[in-house]
Amino acid sequence: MSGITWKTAGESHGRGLIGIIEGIPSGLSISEELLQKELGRRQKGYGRGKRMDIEKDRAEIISGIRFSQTIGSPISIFIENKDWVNWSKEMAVWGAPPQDLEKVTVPRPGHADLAGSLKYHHHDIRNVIERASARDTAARVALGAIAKQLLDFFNILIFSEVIQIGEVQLAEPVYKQLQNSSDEDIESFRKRIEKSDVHCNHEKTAKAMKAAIDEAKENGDSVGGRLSVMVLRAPVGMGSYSQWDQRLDGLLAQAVMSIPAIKTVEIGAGQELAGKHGSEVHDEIFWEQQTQKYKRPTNHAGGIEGGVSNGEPIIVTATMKPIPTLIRPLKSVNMQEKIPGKRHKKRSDICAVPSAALIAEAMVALVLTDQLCKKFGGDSIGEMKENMENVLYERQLDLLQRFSLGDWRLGMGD
Ligand code: EPS
Repeated sequence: MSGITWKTAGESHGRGLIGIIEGIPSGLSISEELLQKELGRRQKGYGRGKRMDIEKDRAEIISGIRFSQTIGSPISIFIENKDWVNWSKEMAVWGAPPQDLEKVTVPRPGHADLAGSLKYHHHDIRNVIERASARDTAARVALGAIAKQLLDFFNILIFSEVIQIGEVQLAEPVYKQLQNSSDEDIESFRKRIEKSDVHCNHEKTAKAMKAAIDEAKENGDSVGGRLSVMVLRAPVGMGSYSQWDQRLDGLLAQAVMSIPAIKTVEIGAGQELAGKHGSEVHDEIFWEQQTQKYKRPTNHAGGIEGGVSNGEPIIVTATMKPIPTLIRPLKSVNMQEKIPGKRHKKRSDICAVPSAALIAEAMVALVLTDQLCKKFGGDSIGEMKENMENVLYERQLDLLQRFSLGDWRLGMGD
């Protein structure tokens, strides 16, 4: 089975962004409302700069969906950059550069500016800035919104939480509580997270996180943090130990690490495991007679063992560095004259960790959709469902029960 592929294109201050996703089976109902809602979620978040007042992202479907259903063709999406009207001269596609064009010649430390200019031999750093910009993540979120709707069809839920901003750490992140949480608990966690403008379930911590962002803003500085993505009811068997590039943890790490400013990606307990003994961290396996399912009271592995999903919640955490565009800029060099220079910016995001959490949801959704299509793939959604049911039957699952309760969390009996 072939899985899905996806690509994005577009410059930050160009005409707009484009996303293409290929391999989504036909017959999947797509809600326009959910698609637009995902874009709105990414734009919210305490700490974003003035650009977000200009943009009101809307995804326009150009192909692949007819009468609200996928038709099996590539789905292409266009998102207009509202700011483009203010940049149409600097970002013109045709003609010669205008006489009064102000080239960007001082690279920002921490951005792609220096390495990108040297690599592509650009004399105007704008050529780098425009594509390296995190503006691209709007297209990723739009593609992720299609993937999420496929996952939702199979009852797989993805959500996220910000677990640290600056020095403010959440004492009890939701991802550490999943093993002992009921569906109702999870619903109330999600509601609180969605309501919070820093995307954190604990009100007092959220307030302290906002204070950390305010403080950075006052100092003309920026602040980073950590986020978690949680996946519930993901079936067993996604990814494989059989080859290095098929391991699910590796695929998720690459996808989440590709989000601008992400510097670490961890699965499950991650770096906390370093100081512990094996006997403390590996999740013991029990067989529950009553439900005829495997049971794992702990989930330090974050739902992946040997590169394969094991039926427990999949947990990915990531660190985002502080944004490198600073109102009070750092020392740098003018690349033309090779003399000291600073890059002054009038507007910048102070913190984008809440947005990064939603972008990470999208990237995780795309990887899991690819894996799901590889394992159970079909040309139509009906065929895919049948394939999944056949695989599950082979493993003597009580299918009806699994589908109606949507509870695959405790693993599959085979
Ligand atoms: C970004 C810089 C800012 C952000 C932008 C990413 O834009 P500008 O330089 O126009 O002020 O707002 O993010 C978005 C536009 C977005 O939609 O997230 C950067 O340098 O990466």
